[in-house]
Amino acid sequence: MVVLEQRALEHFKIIKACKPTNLPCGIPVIDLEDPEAKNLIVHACQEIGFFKLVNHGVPMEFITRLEAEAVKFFSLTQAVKDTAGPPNPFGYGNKRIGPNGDVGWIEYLLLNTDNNPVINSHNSLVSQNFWSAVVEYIVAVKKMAYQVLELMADGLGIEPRNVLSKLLKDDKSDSCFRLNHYPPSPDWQALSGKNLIGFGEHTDPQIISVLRSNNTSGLQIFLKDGTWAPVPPDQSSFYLNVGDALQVMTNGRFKSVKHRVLAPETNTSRLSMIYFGGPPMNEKIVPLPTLVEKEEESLYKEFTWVEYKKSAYKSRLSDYRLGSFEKT
Ligand code: GA4
Repeated sequence: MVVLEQRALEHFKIIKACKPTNLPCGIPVIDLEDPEAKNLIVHACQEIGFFKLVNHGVPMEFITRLEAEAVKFFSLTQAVKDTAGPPNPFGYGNKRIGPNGDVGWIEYLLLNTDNNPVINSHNSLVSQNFWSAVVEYIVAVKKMAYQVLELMADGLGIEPRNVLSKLLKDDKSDSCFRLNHYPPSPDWQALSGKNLIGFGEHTDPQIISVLRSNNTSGLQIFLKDGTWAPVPPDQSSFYLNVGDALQVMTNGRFKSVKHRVLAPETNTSRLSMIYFGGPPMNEKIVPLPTLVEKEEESLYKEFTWVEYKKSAYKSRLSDYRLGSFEKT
């Protein structure tokens, strides 16, 4: 029985459970209303590339409404959900992540962040309530992300303070939204001492990612010392991480943090919702002028977001994508 189940899982990545390490001072917690927020954000982005945001101003009812709608969607039959696929560019995906053979113990919906989100041609699959919950949530989260990016600019001493936020506010901003459902691991006995990977290790290509999850653990971030730190779930807060584009725009000062998600234990499922704030396609991704004295000091070759995105979609999830854009 156990052998059979293990065979069924052989396409999935299973890792030996490792002893969790914890950050000496824990994950930085930043209160958006704190007058010191701008400095604390800069510090967290430099040290880890990751922080928790509280007092964020996103109404709890927007969050719970979207969570309930997402639960309803993922409870539809497999055959019905499949008609909302494939996930590229937007739609339902199951187990497969990206176009190059990555898989995970996950099903998801990838959506655009316009006021008219789409699931391929199957918008009618989900109710009007689903769409309005998505839109009200995204509008509020975007607003909070702009605020964070403006505080970031203040903390970095960059003017105007909208240098970063304007890229997400732009009508042509290439942002996206993801609803992830990690079903319970199949049989905990069969995996004893092991963990099934829900979403393999990777960095996010965009500027900033804003994540909210239900009360289930699984997310881990990779620390400088080479260990993985679990991120305790907190359903009323957001976790924000620096993406590759922001690492480049700060000339490596901010770190695009590697992260992954382990599949939940039996009887629990994890639901996360992530807004990925990206720049317009033709935007040049170069260090902000005030962060480098001369152009030659940039650690990276010059490239546009569309060039980076194309290269990302040719890569495997765990590849170090910025590598080929670094100056040698
Ligand atoms: C990681 C961050 C976002 O989830 C995402 C992912 C995208 C996908 O799932 O299609 C990618 C992945 C992500 C990075 C490398 C490429 C593209 C899968 C993959 C192998 C939507 C994104 O923008 O990049």
